[in-house]
Amino acid sequence: MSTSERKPIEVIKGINGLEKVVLRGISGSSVEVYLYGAHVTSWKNEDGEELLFISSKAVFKPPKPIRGGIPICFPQFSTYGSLEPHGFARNRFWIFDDDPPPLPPDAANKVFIDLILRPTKEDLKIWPHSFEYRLRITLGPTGDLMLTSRIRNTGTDGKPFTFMFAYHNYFSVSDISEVRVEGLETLDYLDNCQNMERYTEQGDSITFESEVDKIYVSTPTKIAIMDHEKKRTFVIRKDGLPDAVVWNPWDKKAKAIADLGDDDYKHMLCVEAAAIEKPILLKPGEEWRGRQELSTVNKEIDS
Ligand code: TA6
Repeated sequence: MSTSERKPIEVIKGINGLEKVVLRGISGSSVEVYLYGAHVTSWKNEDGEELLFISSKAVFKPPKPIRGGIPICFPQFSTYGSLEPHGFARNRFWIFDDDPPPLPPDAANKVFIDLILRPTKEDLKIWPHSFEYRLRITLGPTGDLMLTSRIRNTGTDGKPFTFMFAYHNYFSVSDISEVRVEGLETLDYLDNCQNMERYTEQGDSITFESEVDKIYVSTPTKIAIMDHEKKRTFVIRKDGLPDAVVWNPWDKKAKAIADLGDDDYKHMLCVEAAAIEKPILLKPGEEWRGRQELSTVNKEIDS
């Protein structure tokens, strides 16, 4: 094994010369994060299998966000506000945090990086709230991927602010028509395909045969996504993120998305840990923490 393959953390040039960080776990798993958007674009298991979806037409060229992986949606979700869709955090360059949060007690066998985003003068013109957004990306000893966001109101104007948030996870699936989501049944959701009307999920698990764009509200901490063909289950465990978005554009919408391959919808599913229905309120000096842990189980489980 070459020396570079042994480094747990390596900063290299990625697509179009954009800097990316490669994290290598002790189990042989790996994660890649572009500093542009603090965007996780790859999460591979110990067999080198890619678990996240990246569009075949993804454009790695600012200011266009990267289509796929785990876009960070902050301080706005979708078009629910005056900012660009999903806010600006995903198309800003982040830097390494030189004053990171304290390490967890079991840090020894984990590989992690700490990134930080602060608003520029330009950002403050479009969103007049001072903040520090610290993101810790951790690769655990068994290949689980954890993202912990800490967002603090650093304003000196004594004013609170609110924001929406989502980890916009794009999971790689064998065949969307053979995928099932468990953990959201019987819950209420806002249907973005029906003018955000509120409905109650009737199904005993969620399957896919057409476009789905639903914001489930007040969801459990654990959601399971089963890929029947691969006999693989993705498990999302979340904290501080009460909502969950489920999105697949299906064929017609996929064709209308320039940076998404026409058939890509068959091999992707977005299940996003989010805070949307009730935006997060931060008083001056207050800090919010929102965490998700992604793991896989090599069988289909009941959540
Ligand atoms: O998460 C679902 C969603 O809000 C969809 O409505 C769709 O717009 C998707 O996000 C992709 O958004 P993007 O801005 O990345 O094209």
